[in-house]
Amino acid sequence: MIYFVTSNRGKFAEAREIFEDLEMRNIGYTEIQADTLEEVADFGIREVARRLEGPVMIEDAGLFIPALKGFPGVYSAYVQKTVGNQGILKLMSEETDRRAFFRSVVAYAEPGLEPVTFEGEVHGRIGFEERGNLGFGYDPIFYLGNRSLGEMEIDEKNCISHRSASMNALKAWLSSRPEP
Ligand code: ITT
Repeated sequence: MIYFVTSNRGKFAEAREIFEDLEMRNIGYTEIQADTLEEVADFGIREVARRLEGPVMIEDAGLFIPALKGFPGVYSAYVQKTVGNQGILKLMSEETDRRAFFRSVVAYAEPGLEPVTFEGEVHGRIGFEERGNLGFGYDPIFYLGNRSLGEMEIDEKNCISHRSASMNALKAWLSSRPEP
């Protein structure tokens, strides 16, 4: 059993489809202001591992838009809470380069183990309108082909997403290491 420390139910629902034995713990941790998701995740997992006994996992994710020099990136949670999807659509309204990608870094620790991290990405485009009410966060404005992630059920999103890539990499690592 792994404790997944997160405040985000959408993330947990997706992770739950990958790891059967997962428990959500909404206990918070320090999200440092840093330039990369790796730094945020590495600092966070060390704090979580000190506070919770047993296997623990956190995940830090963000939306990166090259035309906006990578914004909102490590500020994705704050931007989502403040200006939201409509704010991003407004910033992008005159922009022809619509490329965007999500990045996920998952960090895992257990007693006696130096924390490990795994990453995943999915590349798509920012649409011109919000579509769909599935998923969470930026899903309704992030398009793959002519559909948004907001129009995809979890199992479909999990075939392509940044989060499924990082978490499946962790899962593969966990099952491939020799028994202690
Ligand atoms: P934690 O408690 O796990 O930190 P959080 O929602 O604050 O939950 P992050 O710090 O990783 O998560 O912030 C990333 C933000 O980027 C998040 O709030 C979402 O708005 C957005 N985001 C991340 N993954 C996403 C996804 O798969 N689809 C849509 N938006 C996503």
